[in-house]
Amino acid sequence: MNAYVVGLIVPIVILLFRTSTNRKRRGSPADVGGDPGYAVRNHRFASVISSAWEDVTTLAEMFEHSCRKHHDKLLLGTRELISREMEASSDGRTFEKLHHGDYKWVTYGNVFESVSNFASGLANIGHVREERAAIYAETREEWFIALQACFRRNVTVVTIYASLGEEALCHSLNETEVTTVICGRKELKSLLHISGQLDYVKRVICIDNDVPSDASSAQHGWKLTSFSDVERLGRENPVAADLPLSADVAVIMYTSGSTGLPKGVMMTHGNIVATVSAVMTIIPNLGTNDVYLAYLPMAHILELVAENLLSAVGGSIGYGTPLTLTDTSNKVKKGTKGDATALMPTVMASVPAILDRVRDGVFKKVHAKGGFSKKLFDLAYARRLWAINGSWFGAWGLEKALWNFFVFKKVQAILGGRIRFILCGGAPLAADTQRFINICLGAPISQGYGLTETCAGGAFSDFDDTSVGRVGPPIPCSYIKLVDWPEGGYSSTDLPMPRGEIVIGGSNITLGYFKNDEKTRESYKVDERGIRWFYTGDVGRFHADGVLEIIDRKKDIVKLQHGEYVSLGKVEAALLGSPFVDNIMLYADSFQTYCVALVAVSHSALSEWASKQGISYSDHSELCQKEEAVKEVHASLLTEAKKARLEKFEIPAKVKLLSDPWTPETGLVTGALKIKRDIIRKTFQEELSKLYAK
Ligand SMILES: *[C@@H]1O[C@H](CO)[C@@H](O)[C@H](O)[C@H]1NC(C)=O
Ligand SMILES: *[C@@H]1O[C@H](CO)[C@@H](O)[C@H](O)[C@H]1NC(C)=O
Ligand SMILES: *[C@@H]1O[C@H](CO)[C@@H](O)[C@H](O)[C@H]1NC(C)=O
Ligand SMILES: CC(=O)N[C@H]1CO[C@H](CO)[C@@H](O)[C@@H]1O
Repeated sequence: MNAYVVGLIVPIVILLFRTSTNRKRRGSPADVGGDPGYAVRNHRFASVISSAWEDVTTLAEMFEHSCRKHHDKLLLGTRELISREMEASSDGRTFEKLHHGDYKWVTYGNVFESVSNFASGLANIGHVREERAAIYAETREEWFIALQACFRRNVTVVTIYASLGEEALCHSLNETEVTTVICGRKELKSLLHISGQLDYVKRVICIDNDVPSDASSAQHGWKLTSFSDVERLGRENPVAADLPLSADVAVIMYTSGSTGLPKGVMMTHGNIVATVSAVMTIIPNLGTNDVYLAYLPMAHILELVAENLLSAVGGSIGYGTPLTLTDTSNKVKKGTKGDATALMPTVMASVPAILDRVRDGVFKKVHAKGGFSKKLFDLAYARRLWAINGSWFGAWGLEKALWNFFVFKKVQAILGGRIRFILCGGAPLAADTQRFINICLGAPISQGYGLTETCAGGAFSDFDDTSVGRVGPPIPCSYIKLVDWPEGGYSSTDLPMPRGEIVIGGSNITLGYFKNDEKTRESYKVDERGIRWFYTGDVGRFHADGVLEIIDRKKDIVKLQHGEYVSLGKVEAALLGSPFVDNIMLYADSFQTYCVALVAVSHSALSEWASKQGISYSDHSELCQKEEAVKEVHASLLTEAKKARLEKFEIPAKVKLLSDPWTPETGLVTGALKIKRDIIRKTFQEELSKLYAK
């Protein structure tokens, strides 16, 4: 078929599709009274929900309930470590490679016993329930057991991102006056560094048995006990449970903010139960046959909700890590299985950065093969894209089955071959990655928009909504309201779509920031009807079908000297389209008339360009200094700016190229890869002032 015919048919078909699907209502206007604004709730429920189970209002009840019901089913699985080896790569560096065996499973009944024992053990070693305990470890079986054990004793759990720096760790433990820290061997090492500043910590429970030799020394002021000893103590001296109420604080979650020290968000049992209940309605037929691959940090609200959800419905949870996820992951020994192929999960949670990596990996493989298999892949991909785009052309069920069998099965095998649902959150997912997952994995992907402060509540896209770039209708436990923001030029009366600051309310809104009333008052408000609202600072608009789209960020607006407003996030999103840009931060000094940009360049794109131009350079940072390179990247930014119809004052007048990538380890971006403006600004202060100098 020639391109002309295709070009004719596709638009007609898209037109047909658009008119038919856009009528499907996903969110409905809601009457919330109070503060003016345009409010929406999920269309499937008459009002926001707070629990899916009649007699369950806390996570402790939810877990006990499920353990009774699914007593003999498998709950937690961990892979056996067979060996650890060092492998040398071609450039002489050595890497650790792991050889893991099969999953070893424990049943709901077993886990409940461990949880009860650990809960009793906590009491035995002297932890009283008014004191808080911190879990500071990588995602693993013991994390889950410790969490449920704390809940059974009404002990508030403080969670800390394992990747936070020492200052942030010390601050979180200080602020919450944590007396017991439950950690792994690696995290214990960080604790040892700051032990002198931890006045409150009295007990450390280490999950691994091989602890550093000086960890138990009396000078640290704490008593070290192993996880298994706490369990044993509890088994020998059982203590009755001390269950919490729905309004009791379950978790104080410290997450990396984009500015300053982390803030602890207080979430009640009721908050988390509401989110778990709501997410349950989003995944079709979630139940005892589902297997979940757990590898995201448990200190991330999405993972916490997902694991509690799976354990509430009788599913199984198998643990993995981001570095051993697939057969070709960095730490997997050649010839052995990655976590996904060993577990064959049906449900996964993910963040965009990981899905981007899966997508790039597959495309690279296909391109490397070339020839017929590339042609076949491209054809299959195009046909499925049409089908997903709503065209009858390519939408035949039989054809889908054939493509799946001949082409996509191999891609699906990367994640074990059984994935039927992916939850994605933490940051916006690129449209082409979403399409790729839809097509190659044949699985729906539900994109969530939520914050720690809203207990991950917010919006979640319906599994059958194949549009891209939108985050879905409100999750059934939330109201979403758009509130006017005149300075930004957004109003809920805008046409064709209401626009404004996204404000989330309902049974899922957390209590606020721990020991930080000022910040809590700034961002949380209770209206006259008693509904709590969180002001997100994000700007969105509602489509006619009740689906939300994020379009801007309130905080990132700067007024230039002549009074023009520059929305940094909007401009960055547009400029990210340039192939030379790996990451970018736009900077606007309000005492200047123009903006500038720092660009973390894409090594591959820039060196490819340089070799085409015949430019010689000794290393990448030298290339980034070269005037031709700066000019080329700047020109490419201008092209993107034109495409996005940016105003002249929004386009960076000067750019600085940086050769080192911005990764979470550098501290320049968050774990979800959002840029940390303040830190980047401080780090590159000199470069920025140079850009404004001449
Ligand atoms: C749970 O613990 C909190 C904090 O110590 C306390 O205020 C609350 O009353 C406890 N709940 C129950 C049901 O005892
Ligand atoms: C934590 O508290 C100790 C003692 O109260 C203090 O010396 C230390 O500076 C504090 N650290 C942080 C990061 O707040
Ligand atoms: C699919 O639809 C979207 C919008 O409806 C359009 O932008 C895109 O070009 C379409 N892709 C194909 C291959 O038809
Ligand atoms: C903790 C909290 O904010 N709870 C509220 C959840 O939402 C319901 C109704 O939307 C309120 O009644 C609760 O007070």
